[in-house]
Amino acid sequence: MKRIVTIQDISCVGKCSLTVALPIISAMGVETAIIPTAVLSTHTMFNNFTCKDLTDQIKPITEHWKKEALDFDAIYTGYLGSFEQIDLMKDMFDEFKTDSNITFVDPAMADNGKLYPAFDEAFAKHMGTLCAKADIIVPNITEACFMTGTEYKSTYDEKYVKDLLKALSNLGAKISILTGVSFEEGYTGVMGYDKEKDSFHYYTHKKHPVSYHGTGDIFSSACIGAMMNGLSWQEAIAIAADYTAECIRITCEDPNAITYGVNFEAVIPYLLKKLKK
Ligand code: PXL
Repeated sequence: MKRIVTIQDISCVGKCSLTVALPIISAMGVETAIIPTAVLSTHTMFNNFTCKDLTDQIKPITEHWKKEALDFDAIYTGYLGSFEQIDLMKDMFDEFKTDSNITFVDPAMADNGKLYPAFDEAFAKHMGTLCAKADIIVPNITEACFMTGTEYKSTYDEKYVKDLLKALSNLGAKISILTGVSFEEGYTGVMGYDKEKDSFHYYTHKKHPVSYHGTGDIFSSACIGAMMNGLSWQEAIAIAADYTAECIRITCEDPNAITYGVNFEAVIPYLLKKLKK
């Protein structure tokens, strides 16, 4: 069985970060080790959330793992809370990266042209230095703009997206994957760029006219889970995008749905059916 480690916060209520990564990746048949970076009562879109920082636990945990000779088929970082946590992730990549495993960075910190409440532009630039050390990065367009110093646009053409992907790959990652790329009303998708092969790949699907919190984390988790099942990144982004879109569809059709996240649990059978095909 493949084993990955994912490093993100626990938002106790919120359906994001570890509370989606752990169930999704485990359901895909992959052992999922974790390092919780903080415990929050909810994600940061709620008011008055509590937060206990766990930065001081990261080094002791990884040092213990080194002594136990543990290794990982992938190291997947998500929402990180500080410059120090970003630097600790760089150290972790140095310690645990091998010729055959994958370092995967979701620089979860912004959307719709704006940084999340906890972050500023300097943080976004620093996140770029972690992306520089990754094999695969999966920012949305907003995050990519902040990391590369590109002007954010809500409408754009193919050249804008390709230039953004090239700017991202200049940070250093081998494969850059941009989420939320839409060239046509009613459709959205994901475009990836392989720097070594100088090749782009675009996957598009129907867009549901709503947006929910945590869907970036759901996409990333399904994507790394699919790659750990032996799929190429091009195949993995298609499965992850379809799964995320289906999570959004069933949530907006559910009159009793909560508003702070999506019904990703109900769609896990759909994800596994796609994975087995
Ligand atoms: O990736 C989304 C996310 C994860 N963790 C926390 C968040 C958010 C989005 O706001 O606040 C704590």
